[in-house]
Amino acid sequence: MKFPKCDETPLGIYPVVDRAYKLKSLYEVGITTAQLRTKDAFSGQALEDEVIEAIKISEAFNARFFLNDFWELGIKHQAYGIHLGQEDIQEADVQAILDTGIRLGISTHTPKEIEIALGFEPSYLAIGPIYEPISKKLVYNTVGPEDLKRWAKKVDYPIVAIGGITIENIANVVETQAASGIAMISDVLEEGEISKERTLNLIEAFNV
Ligand code: 3NM
Repeated sequence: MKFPKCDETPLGIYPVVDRAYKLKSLYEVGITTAQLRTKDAFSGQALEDEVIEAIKISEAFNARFFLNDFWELGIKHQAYGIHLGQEDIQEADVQAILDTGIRLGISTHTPKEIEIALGFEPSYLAIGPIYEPISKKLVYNTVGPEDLKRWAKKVDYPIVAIGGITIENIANVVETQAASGIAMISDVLEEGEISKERTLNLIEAFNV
């Protein structure tokens, strides 16, 4: 397998949002990569409508939009890419995603998981949790910037760092020069809604 690349521009600050409408504010301040991760909040037509809305707005801004989990819908509506976790990757029809010509990102948390993910020759590898995640409990130990750098050096793939990254600690991650993208759920938000100011500060911190 060999998934398409994501183009030469670094993925940059890569927000992961729970609703499609939140993408617009992000793109308006310059975000170029984002993910919709609705988990169990929607199903059936409501879920499909969220996906359609997300893809439409992402295309309008020429943004790289990844859909989490729902690979069939991503294929059907031609998302820029799909993002899958370690368990999902074993259950998904990865060949069908590849055949559609769209991208694939895979979550990894350990060197072993990186090895498994590399077997799929994905578009990028997400590595986390760099710090203690704010919005999700994970069974994995935190990776930290040192190991992020060490692990990333061994792989010739774009890396997305995720987990507990905020304006306070992002410089430590940027300094590693290991990450094409830095993903986060919490730090682009204020009371659950997108904060353009916070997002702009993160973009600025990424670009130093
Ligand atoms: N995946 P926050 S950490 C969705 O390590 C997710 O795979 C992780 O949220 C991983 O920015 C994480 O609020 C949560 O910490 C990221």
